[in-house]
Amino acid sequence: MDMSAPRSIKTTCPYCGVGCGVIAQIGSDGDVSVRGDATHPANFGRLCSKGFSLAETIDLDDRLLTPQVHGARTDWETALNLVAGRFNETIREHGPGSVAFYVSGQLLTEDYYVANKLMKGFIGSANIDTNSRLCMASSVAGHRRAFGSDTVPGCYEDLEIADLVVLVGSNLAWCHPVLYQRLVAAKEKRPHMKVVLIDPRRTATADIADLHLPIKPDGDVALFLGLLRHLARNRAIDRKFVGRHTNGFDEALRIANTLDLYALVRLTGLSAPSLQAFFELFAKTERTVTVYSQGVNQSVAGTDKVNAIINCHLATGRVGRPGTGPFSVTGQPNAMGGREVGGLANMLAAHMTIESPADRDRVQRFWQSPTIAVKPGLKAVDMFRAVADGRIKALWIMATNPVVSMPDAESVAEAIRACPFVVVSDVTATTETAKLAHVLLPAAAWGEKNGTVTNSERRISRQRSFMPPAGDARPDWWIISEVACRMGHAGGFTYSEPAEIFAEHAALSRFENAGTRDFDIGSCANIDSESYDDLAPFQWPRPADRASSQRMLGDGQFFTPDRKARFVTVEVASNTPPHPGFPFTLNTGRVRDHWHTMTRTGKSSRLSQHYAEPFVEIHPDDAARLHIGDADLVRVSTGLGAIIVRALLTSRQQIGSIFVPMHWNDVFASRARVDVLIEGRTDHSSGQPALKTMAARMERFVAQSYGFAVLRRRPAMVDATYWSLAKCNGGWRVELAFGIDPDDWTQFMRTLVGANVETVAYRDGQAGHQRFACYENGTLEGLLFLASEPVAVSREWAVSQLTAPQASARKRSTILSGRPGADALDRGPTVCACFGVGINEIGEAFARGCTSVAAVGAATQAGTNCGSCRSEIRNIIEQKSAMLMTQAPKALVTSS
Ligand SMILES: Nc1nc2c(c(=O)[nH]1)N[C@H]1C(S)=C(S)[C@@H](COP(=O)(O)OP(=O)(O)OC[C@H]3O[C@@H](n4cnc5c(=O)[nH]c(N)nc54)[C@H](O)[C@@H]3O)O[C@H]1N2
Ligand SMILES: Nc1nc2c(c(=O)[nH]1)N[C@H]1C(S)=C(S)[C@@H](COP(=O)(O)OP(=O)(O)OC[C@H]3O[C@@H](n4cnc5c(=O)[nH]c(N)nc54)[C@H](O)[C@@H]3O)O[C@H]1N2
Ligand code: SF4
Ligand SMILES: [Mo]
Repeated sequence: MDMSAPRSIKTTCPYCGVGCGVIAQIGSDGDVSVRGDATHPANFGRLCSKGFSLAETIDLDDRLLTPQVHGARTDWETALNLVAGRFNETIREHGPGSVAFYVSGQLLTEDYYVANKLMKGFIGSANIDTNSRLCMASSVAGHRRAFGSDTVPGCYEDLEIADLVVLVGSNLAWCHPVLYQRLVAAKEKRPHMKVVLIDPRRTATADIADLHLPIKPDGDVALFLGLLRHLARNRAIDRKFVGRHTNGFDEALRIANTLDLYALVRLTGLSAPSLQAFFELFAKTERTVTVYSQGVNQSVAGTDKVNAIINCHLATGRVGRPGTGPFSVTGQPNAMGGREVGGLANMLAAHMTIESPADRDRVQRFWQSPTIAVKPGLKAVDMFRAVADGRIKALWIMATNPVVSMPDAESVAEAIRACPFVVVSDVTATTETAKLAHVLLPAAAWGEKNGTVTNSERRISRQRSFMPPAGDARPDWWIISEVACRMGHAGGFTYSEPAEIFAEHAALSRFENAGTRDFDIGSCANIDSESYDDLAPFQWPRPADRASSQRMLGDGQFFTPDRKARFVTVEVASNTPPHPGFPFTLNTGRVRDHWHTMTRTGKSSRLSQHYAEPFVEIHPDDAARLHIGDADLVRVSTGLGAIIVRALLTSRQQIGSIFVPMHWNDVFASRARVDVLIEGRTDHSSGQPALKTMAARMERFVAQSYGFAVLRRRPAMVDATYWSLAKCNGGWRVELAFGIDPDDWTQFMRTLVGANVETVAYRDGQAGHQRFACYENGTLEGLLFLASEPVAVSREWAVSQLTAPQASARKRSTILSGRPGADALDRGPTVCACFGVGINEIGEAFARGCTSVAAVGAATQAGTNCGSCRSEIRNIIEQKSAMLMTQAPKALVTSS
């Protein structure tokens, strides 16, 4: 392909598991823009703010461009030989169990397939695990316990045609925004449809909920046991289905019957009437879909939560038929693909199991491999423990940043530091994990690589390249195959393109299958390069002799030996005892515009405005008790460590619980990696860590001075007790706090700006208030505002000064006053990321008579692209209408 001609390429968004189709448009100048693919069945043209901003994240800042050994650049030959040599040596001396791969749901299926094949078939160990262990493992385990296979029965259309959608531990509005938009549109069309949200927090998703159940953390097993009991007592059981197609109902019901209403109220924290309302709605609504995500999976009771939910669907026969079913939505773009290739330590390829000698034999014969792993390998948390205590001596990490995203992250960093040989394949040179590697291998990034991904509804889509790899970067499948060949396994890894790998993966899925295994894409077993290039999105299964299935298991035939589904007897967890000294339950998760450890979304100024700083959500009553005010800094700590983040007071949080986002890393903040606080407690069935219920404490962090700066260039260093950095239009914005003030503020400002520049200072009457502005050749290089309490300057106005026309001498005094002049509009904190519309602009539109979301959209464009901010706009309008200005969803620090 001529990579210099203008063109448009259909590919897939590399973020969440909705798996939206995007069209990348490349201009003759090489400029890339993206839009939604109207023909893709996941999104029909829609994109969320993250997908919409993809073009902003493909620059080369921080890109890893060449292989590195001990920090020095090298060539591929040297790096690959070193990796192969050290892995072989380690295996020779200490056995196959002494090496491990830690991989990711952000690899493409082809990458994942070869990594798994190398470890399980050629090295002969199952020590390959993935960040999906932190994400989907409980769902996988729950599916296998109930269905005998890891099968997601439903599809997105089920959410649109259901009469009741129950969302459990899912913030769909922010985490699966396009699926959420589909649900919103369906509900508008079919107003009788009901939505129930089960989440301790009143999230943005609550906006479409007819009923929000602010459940006690981990109250879910009890809730769904209560539901099962209710269904049985109210003749809502599908006796025919249960009798013909399931086992274990009586025992499951016996456990459920041990909980009376009183116990339910106690265990769930919900009122009897709201429990009753939910139970009745579920009982009477045949077309019910229960969507669940990390509020379910990331728990010590994760697998039991999954099965408690599935039990209720089996009891009512609501599985795999249109508009019904339990629906685990996946997080990462290829979490599903990873499960299909068997990338988890306890799985084999193509949904076969490691415990089954027949499966092992089949896979080994198919691969013609010298060996095959005979027992499950180490799961993520145990894997890093094994690295720490020296059992794992060579580790290869691909496409994940465990030093930020694993629980007990400081111990994970320690383990990596202590490991004799660590290889990291990444696209970013500066991740916390990459910094600890002996060998860094530059991977081709989104837009540069080819392959397939599978979304939450089992739909396989192509990712296509539209630009050449940056620098010396290579696709992950190539890197792994080259290492495999150099380890002496050339026979199994002589691939020349991803199409060959995909064909092999498809052939294995059909090999000796004949309907015995759910995963079968045999129709692709002979796919050639050209058809692979043209491959249109399709759902599995698609065996050689049959069309795709939109839904599975609807015929009551499951993948257990007797083809019957299993009710699972789950354990009734008692309320966790209080932890003396750590009275709060620390919940963690996501914000709308950032992706995981921010290596990509942190590059986008558009995506960095919604939340420009790490924060902790606290209920106002808890805050008042601890004398914490809105915009104060807070030290959140647990037995393992402490972080410093901004207080965000909100009654969306329940009393006793706090919420900190998982995103902020050491590049963007001084001390905000929340996983340093969280213990590696895991679910005993799935090995998935509990990331949402850590016992924590808080106190106000009092600084001598607070600051806010906008800078044209990213500072090389910030010498402050607390800082956080966010990209903004025209430069960077920095929040600051100082335990002890620097001796010389002018000097501090100069190091921040990084140049010896003209500095204008201004001290106003209020104690402790100082302002500095730096100019170079008349251009504003930086502004710094200091105060003895959190600085109250309008962030948006200050940021806008970086792109404002050259400041005249007269304007310089306005700049230093920190207030917009009479002629300037302060847009206020960003609400709509797509069009950069601020809260004040929405307020102004309201004042001009725009009293609906649509009218505000028409006047300002806010909410008219991806729609993820519509609930916030609605809130602003409602609050303005009710004159309840105090509850406006202010950003972290409000305007002066
Ligand atoms: N914007 C954005 N979107 C993303 C991602 C991202 O980084 N950013 N990441 C993707 C990935 S990999 C994933 S896995 C998904 C995750 O998607 P979600 O699971 O929707 O996201 P989370 O914010 O992790 O958690 C969801 C909710 O679980 C609630 N919760 C906590 N404890 C409990 C509990 O005990 N019971 C119940 N019922 N709820 C509880 C939390 O309050 C939270 O609102 O998002 C995907 N999409
Ligand atoms: N406290 C807390 N912790 C959590 C969670 C939580 O809810 N709370 N959620 C957990 C969940 S569900 C997940 S999925 C994890 C996510 O956690 P991580 O997997 O650590 O998150 P990312 O930041 O997406 O890391 C992906 C890395 O891969 C790199 N990369 C991107 N594309 C490619 C590629 O094509 N090839 C290669 N080789 N590298 C690439 C990126 O630069 C980045 O460094 O976090 C988990 N951790
Ligand atoms: S919903 Fe957003 S992040 Fe998820 S795939 Fe679609 S565009 Fe990408
Ligand atoms: Mo995830």
